[in-house]
Amino acid sequence: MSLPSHRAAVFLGTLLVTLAAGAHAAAPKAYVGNFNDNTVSVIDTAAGQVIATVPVAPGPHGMATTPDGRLVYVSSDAASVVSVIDTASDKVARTIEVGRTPHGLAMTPDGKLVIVGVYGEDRLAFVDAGTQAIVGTVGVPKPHTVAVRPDGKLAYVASQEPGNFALVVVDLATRAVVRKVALPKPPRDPEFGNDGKALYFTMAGSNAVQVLDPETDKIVAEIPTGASPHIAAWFRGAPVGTVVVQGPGEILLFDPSTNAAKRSITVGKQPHWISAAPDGKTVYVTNEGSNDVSVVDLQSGATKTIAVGNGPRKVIVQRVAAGTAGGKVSIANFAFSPAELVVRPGDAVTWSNDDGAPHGLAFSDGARGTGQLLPGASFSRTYDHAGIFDYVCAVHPYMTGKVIVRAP
Ligand SMILES: [Cu+2]
Repeated sequence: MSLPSHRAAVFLGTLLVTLAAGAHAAAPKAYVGNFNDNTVSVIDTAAGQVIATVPVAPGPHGMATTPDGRLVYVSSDAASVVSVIDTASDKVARTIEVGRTPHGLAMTPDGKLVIVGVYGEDRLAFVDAGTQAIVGTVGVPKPHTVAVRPDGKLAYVASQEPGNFALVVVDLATRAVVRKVALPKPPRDPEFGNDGKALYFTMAGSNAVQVLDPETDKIVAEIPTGASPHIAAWFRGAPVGTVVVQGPGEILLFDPSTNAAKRSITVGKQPHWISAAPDGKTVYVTNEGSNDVSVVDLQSGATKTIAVGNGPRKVIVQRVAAGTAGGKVSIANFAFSPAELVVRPGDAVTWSNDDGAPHGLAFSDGARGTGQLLPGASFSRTYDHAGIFDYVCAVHPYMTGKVIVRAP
């Protein structure tokens, strides 16, 4: 006779445990904009399933996230706003009026500015990620998508004005156009490789990825693909570069050092976009034609499929696991893993050299690092204050990492 209340207690206990687990979810979440039903699907990357569906303004298009993973920005193609999702609650915290038909979004590496391609008004808008206010604009004809150089100094904008197709280069300090790279066809999407040494971009009607040297703004290579390549990216930590190829429904893997194609992996129908997990080894590909997301292991080529909403276009994965406690970074294969880490003020971060070669640590804020960290050795630093702290390997400066310190 006490069974019902006993059951209720068990149920309540389960519910509390579930809620507690949700509040401290360690895995990063992937956010998928569903163009046809005006929602964003939220995927728990550890569980591999959708855990929330967030209504947003019509025509979710461009997406960006702050480096700490706290906010996700979604532009609405069929409206004039950017929605700001608070990833702690997975609700829209506010909308920002930016002008008609906003397309691509990009975040500066310091997490301070969101750059919005306001296609319908021929300008970029700069949104302060602290106040969520527009703090500047610059005229760019028909801005579609935006790539920010990893040093945060320049943005390359795909400008789709008929007869005047170009990559428009904007200085982010002065917020002025500094030059244009004229193109024969409409640019689709530009993306910098994670080391900033190449800009990969695609053009409508060209079955190849263009590789541009940003030092000279010259195209130095082409990577032939199947029909309709859309986005090419080389994510931090990724063993290969990746191209989403819409026609055959595949991703093409390439070697970023030679620009040679390696292999193709079949995904869903009409794939659209790609984003990587924080370690760069797993990628999430939206399939606009099959209403799902392919999760691809870049080493093995193994794929999994997660059903999402109608017409998934953009996807962005949090670059860090929100609420990860403590800080351990492994140095292996000439890379920091994770390359981005969130800790709380007062936490220590420990780097362990798990590699066969000596490395070191140089902090860009001038804190004492170590010139040489031999294999098997470790080094710790305590972070007292909130902020974003960049560092590099003292021996191999192309090895980069970031510690984000923020209060819970
Ligand atoms: Cu090193």
